[in-house]
Amino acid sequence: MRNVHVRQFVRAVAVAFVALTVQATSGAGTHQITIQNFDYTPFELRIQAGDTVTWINTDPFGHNTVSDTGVWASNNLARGQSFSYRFDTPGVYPYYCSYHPSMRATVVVAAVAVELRLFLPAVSGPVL
Ligand SMILES: [Cu+2]
Repeated sequence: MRNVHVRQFVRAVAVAFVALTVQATSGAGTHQITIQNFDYTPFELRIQAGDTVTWINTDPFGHNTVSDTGVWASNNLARGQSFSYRFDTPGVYPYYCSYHPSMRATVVVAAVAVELRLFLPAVSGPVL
């Protein structure tokens, strides 16, 4: 009787071990920053590594987006024009408009979250 229980337990653990999977919840996302009234909206955008950000200018004036640390620099964006950049490295990225230096904002890039899932199959009936 005791042996049966032990065998059952060992088998359940073995099955659970085999079913252990690691799954990344990445799936590169896309985000938009609107340039309007001499402001970037949102002012602080939080994304995950691998995500792409697109700035779109809706003002009737030219603007651009330039990283403080030289990571990216767009050309002039006339009304309706956009610029995209993919952030692969976690960090804090302040940027500004070189025409209007008071226009400032930040993109915050977090590391990709990894989700660990443990599947425990139900053990029903005699396992022999
Ligand atoms: Cu500007």
